[in-house]
Amino acid sequence: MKKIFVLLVTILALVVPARAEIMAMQPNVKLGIGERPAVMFVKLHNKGAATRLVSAASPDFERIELHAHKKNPYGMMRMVKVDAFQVPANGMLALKPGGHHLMLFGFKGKKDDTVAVTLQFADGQTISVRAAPSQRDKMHHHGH
Ligand SMILES: [Cu+2]
Repeated sequence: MKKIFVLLVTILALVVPARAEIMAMQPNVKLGIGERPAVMFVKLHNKGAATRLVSAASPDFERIELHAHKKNPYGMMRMVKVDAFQVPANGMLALKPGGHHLMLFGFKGKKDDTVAVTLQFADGQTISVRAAPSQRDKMHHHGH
């Protein structure tokens, strides 16, 4: 059984040119005001094969959704929940305001503690990201 497994791993290593090598940079978590969800941005640098970010989880939140922005039929940008984010080979996926982002619901940590978020990729890899959350700034809301 073990030999078969080793053989299988060897074959996989030959077939799959490289695995994704992802580094998370500049993580940024903003807590929502009141009951509103938090948002997380991060830059995912990938030095390997393409993969997909398929989910995220944190002991500090009830659940995390992957959100993208799409134009609705009236031409307005709206957030939509998606199943995965593509991470390009030898490239970068930037989660940023107005683009892809993580939406974190049900904060159960402490405001002054760092939060830990685990990112799960399609190839089975996970990365842990820590960030010191900031409060979303009321000044920047402009009433909408
Ligand atoms: Cu969102």
